[in-house]
Amino acid sequence: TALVAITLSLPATAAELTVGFSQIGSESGWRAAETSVSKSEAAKRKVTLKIADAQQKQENQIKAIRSFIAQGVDAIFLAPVVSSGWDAVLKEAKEAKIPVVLLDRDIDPSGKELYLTAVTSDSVHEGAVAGEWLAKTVGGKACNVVELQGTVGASVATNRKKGFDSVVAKNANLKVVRSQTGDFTRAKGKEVMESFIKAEGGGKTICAVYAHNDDMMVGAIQAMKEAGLKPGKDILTVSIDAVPDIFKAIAAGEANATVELTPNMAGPALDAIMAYKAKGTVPPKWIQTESKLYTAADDPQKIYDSKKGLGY
Ligand code: GYE
Repeated sequence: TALVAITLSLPATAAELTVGFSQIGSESGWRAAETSVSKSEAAKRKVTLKIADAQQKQENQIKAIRSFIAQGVDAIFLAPVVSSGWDAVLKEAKEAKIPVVLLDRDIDPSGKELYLTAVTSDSVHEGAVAGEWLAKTVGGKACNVVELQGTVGASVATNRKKGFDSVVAKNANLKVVRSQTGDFTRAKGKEVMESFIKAEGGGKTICAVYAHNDDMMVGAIQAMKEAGLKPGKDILTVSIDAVPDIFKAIAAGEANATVELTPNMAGPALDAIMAYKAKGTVPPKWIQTESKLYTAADDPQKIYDSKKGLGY
């Protein structure tokens, strides 16, 4: 009928948008929250979100993207596990005229033309915020730091190291004595911290731990306690994400500081895609999220209570 014909000729409404999200995996509490918040943000906007879990493997992400292209999705969200190796598959998406939005991690500059926008924090700044807190807290005292890095090759690991190192370079009393990847997981964070403690006189020569995420710090806290050390007192801690469990540790005096990262990357990404699809509005190349420092002075128990149940 005529009515059907009219309906079919209307431009796609939000209700008809389908977005494929190539998610990294579930390595951290923050990641789990991002996945769950993405689902609710899509539901709020009546967007169909298809999430593919890559179990930390770039090859799985590439496969998922190709499958999303074959399905003819309206947009692709990508949380790139590492920063390199995306050019070929993102060119395929571009040729298929499917806009790509990066979530929470970046890709190499060579891929800049291959995505519409990136919703991320300034991860160099996050590392600097962590470093500045430590510099301020120890005053001018000599402080040997051990560092738990994120996933090797991930933009956020490279950048969080870079930002922290920039502060170390300006403070002669700070020294990073050991630095190794803990792959953003609790189990690896604990394991690597155990080896740091052994190598550093049972932990006696460690003044502070800097972890690229809270989950690794939660593992490191466990390692310190098992070694008879008092995290948060004998050894200072600073990490990134602001997951509920780190607030629990801060409230218990076993951790000192965290830099907050919102798990809601999908909300702004969906708004950008919907405006782009409906009106052709081109978003800024970078939609930056906030990075705020929290310590024991911020009522950690209250923050823990308010964050619990928000997808973590
Ligand atoms: O900080 C960490 C996660 O890419 C920003 O990945 C994200 C990081 C986050 O595993 O916990």
